[in-house]
Amino acid sequence: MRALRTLSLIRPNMGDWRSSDAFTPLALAILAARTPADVEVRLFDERLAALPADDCPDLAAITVETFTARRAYAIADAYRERGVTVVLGGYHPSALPDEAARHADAVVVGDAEGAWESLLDDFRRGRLQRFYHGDTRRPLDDVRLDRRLFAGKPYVPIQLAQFGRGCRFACDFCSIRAFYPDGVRVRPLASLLDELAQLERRKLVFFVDDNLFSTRPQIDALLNAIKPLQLRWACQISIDAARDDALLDQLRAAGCRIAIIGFESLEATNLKQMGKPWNKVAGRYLDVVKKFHARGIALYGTFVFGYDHDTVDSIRRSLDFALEARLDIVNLNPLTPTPDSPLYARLRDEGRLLWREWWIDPGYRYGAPIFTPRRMSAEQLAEECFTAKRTFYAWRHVATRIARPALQLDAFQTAVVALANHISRQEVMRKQNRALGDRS
Ligand code: B12
Ligand code: SF4
Repeated sequence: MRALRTLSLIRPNMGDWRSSDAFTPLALAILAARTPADVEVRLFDERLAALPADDCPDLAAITVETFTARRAYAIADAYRERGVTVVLGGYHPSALPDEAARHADAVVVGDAEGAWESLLDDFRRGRLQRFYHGDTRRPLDDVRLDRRLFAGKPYVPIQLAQFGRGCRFACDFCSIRAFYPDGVRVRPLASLLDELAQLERRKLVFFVDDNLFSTRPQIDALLNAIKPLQLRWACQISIDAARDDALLDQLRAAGCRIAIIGFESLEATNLKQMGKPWNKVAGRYLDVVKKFHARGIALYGTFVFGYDHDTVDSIRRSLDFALEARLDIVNLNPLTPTPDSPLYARLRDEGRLLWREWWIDPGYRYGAPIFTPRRMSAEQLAEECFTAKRTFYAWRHVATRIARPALQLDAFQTAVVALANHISRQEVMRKQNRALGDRS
């Protein structure tokens, strides 16, 4: 038997700088809730504070995304040098378990529920396995979180919650279908409502579901159930929601104040190539924006650039659209081929990747082009996206958005939109050209 008295849960940053967009890491609260009560659990979130150099728990568990992989591996190596057993889990280790296993004693592929308990049991019995597989078809009927982990830490004052996992679509750049290949699972409403009832009413709730619109009956049930709670919340939702005026009315009535929509591209040819031709089903983007704004729902629009029909002009026109449509928050990113995506496989097979393993390559810089686009140079893609983001978040535009918003924002929405613009502006400037895992 091995002692398991102390467990460190770690959320790495992309590098060792501090971040202003640190939201509470739900995955680690899930691990904490599923750890026996006799274990002392500590959370170290590197986005908030430097990690202690002398932490020596019995077990360290690190959540890893592709952008944090290089940094996570360095942290894992340092813990192992101190003799600590290290477990890695999350999107990136699930995509590349063998790569992750070079830096860990055990790797969890898929969801934590079930796998984590087996792992802890094996650890205590001294028979830790190299790989554990969380079942991504397991019903979400015992999802629980221990939010005490976050107490007193300076996270962004937005509370995260999750109704479902997975998405009914399969866009070629997105990690979600690779991670959750079997589609969408939602939690029983009773357990979600119990959790929401514990949250602070005065703060925004952000549903992290990749697409809150799973099916019409499911979203109906959710909206009807949460309406009486009088929460104000944000969600990611597919654009087809805008086809359904009644659904938009219901969203607003149930407390939706900000919707995040993946517009992705103004070009129909690009939408087709990325597996998102349905993005036009709700009509012109401008009309979609107006429909949300007319109901007092602020919009966070996201765009990606670098598909085969994109030119420098496409990026500039998208920025113009975002400003003219008066989107409240925007993301204008170069397309990022994560290793779990069909996009990555295609670009690799076409010989267009400039960095094969960009996520661990010491030369790669955040925002730099990862592949050669067809109709502009790689440098133009990176530069134009950065310029578009800087322009959208230039003070003059931020000030106009807050002072003269397209929709009548209430004081609460104004505060959230102002905060989101401020954070986005800071992060755009902070991350660009930084080496992943940088220690300089
Ligand atoms: C909210 C969110 C953010 C927030 C911050 C999140 C936070 N907590 O601070 C903001 C808006 C700031 C953000 C930023 C970015 N994000 Co983000 N984000 C999300 C989102 C929507 C929800 C995250 C979440 O809370 N999920 C719920 C928890 C419960 O799920 P989970 O973390 O996956 O954990 C489960 C399993 O993975 C597993 N697990 C996870 N970690 C571990 C660890 C161990 C030890 C074990 C055993 C198990 C385990 O167990 C959990 C279930 O039981 C996800 C999509 C998604 N649905 O997850 C994207 C997502 C994680 N983001 C993504 C990206 C790309 C980014 C950015 C890089 C975008 C950009 N270009 O700048 C940035 C930078 C992120 C960074 N690393 O610094 C990608 C990551 C893809 C990948 N392959 O890594 C995702 C998956 C979106 C997508 N559709 O592709 N993001
Ligand atoms: S709709 Fe959004 S979450 Fe779903 S596959 Fe496409 S990009 Fe991913």
